[in-house]
Amino acid sequence: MSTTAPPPGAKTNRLGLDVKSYRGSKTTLCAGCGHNAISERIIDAFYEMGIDPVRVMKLSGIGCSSKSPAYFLSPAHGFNSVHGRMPSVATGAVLANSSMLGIGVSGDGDTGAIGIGQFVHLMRRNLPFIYIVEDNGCYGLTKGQFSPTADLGSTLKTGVVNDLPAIDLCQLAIQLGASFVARSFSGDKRQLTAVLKAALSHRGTCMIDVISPCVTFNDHQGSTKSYAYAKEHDEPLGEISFIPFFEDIAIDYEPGTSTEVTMHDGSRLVLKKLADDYDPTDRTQAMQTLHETARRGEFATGILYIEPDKDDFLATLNLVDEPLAALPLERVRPSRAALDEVMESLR
Ligand SMILES: Cc1ncc(C[n+]2csc(CCOP(=O)(O)OP(=O)(O)O)c2C)c(N)n1
Ligand code: SF4
Ligand SMILES: [Mg+2]
Repeated sequence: MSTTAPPPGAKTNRLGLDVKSYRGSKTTLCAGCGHNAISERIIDAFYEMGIDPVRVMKLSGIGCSSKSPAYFLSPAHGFNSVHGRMPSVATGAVLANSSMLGIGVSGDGDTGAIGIGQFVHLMRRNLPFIYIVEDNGCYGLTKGQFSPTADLGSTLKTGVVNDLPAIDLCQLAIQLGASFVARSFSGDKRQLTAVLKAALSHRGTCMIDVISPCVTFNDHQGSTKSYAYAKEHDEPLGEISFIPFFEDIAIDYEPGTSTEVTMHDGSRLVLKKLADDYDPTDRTQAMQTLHETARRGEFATGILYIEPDKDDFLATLNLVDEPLAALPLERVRPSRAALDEVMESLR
């Protein structure tokens, strides 16, 4: 787990690392799978933000999507958990070592079906963690059955019609208290990179649902998670400009046409409104927008909701700043006197 020195003359980031330090193993996913494009965007965002890959923990569950941490950030620490159980592993890992940056990749089945109980508790805790759902509306790894994010009335390749309503993971995350909720499309390079960079600057749970077509099992007519459907029904809420704290760039915009949000690390997020006045800090408006776009058969993309100053789980638990894993025994074990006092109080 180390980075290698870039060759002379190579383009490097603010840490002096070239993009190779952010790549992973060669993908074994199908050519054209949306998940591969998301891995590329993760590589771009971490490289451009100058995050030290050795200080990153990448986690996942089970599925084609959950294989993808192998395809980015080779020098990072990785843990592939049991199906749907990544949130509890992530919670333990982040609490044990809060000096690391945690990113998890899950699937719509891993999150919305077997892992839904774990997902809801992760969202309500506001753990500092980036949680990506690579959403293809099916169980790709087990040959394309409907997942809980498949839309009512959408069809499988075989013609079977889905007769259950979809779970909207973004609505759920906002309702439960996640402080950064976004939706994007694997084919939208610019938007997805900006969303990921903003997530890297946020302190709290970032839930990013990325529509990521499965070319093998769910890219046909009748699917609402195909490339064609996503391109036609993507409703961007606005143009995202992300200015990292280490770049001093001024951008001009007409007053009243944009919302500027200052992130935890001092980076700035400028959201230029396209349609009506969308305020990403307004939870009620976010829920209403998701509800209305879904009713029209469309999906709103961009940063749907952000609460930059909300206490994260570490603050809620009143943890010390040092990583718990590095504390000496005498600081984590109660003294004999303290234990005697507890025993005395129970008599
Ligand atoms: C406990 C358990 N139950 C079921 C499975 C079978 N299984 C493996 S992956 C998967 C679903 C994957 O779907 P998703 O999370 O959407 O990922 P995708 O492959 O679509 O990226 C299932 C049901 C399993 N591995 N473990
Ligand atoms: S089966 Fe679908 S989800 Fe899995 S790698 Fe292939 S295209 Fe991607
Ligand atoms: Mg899936």
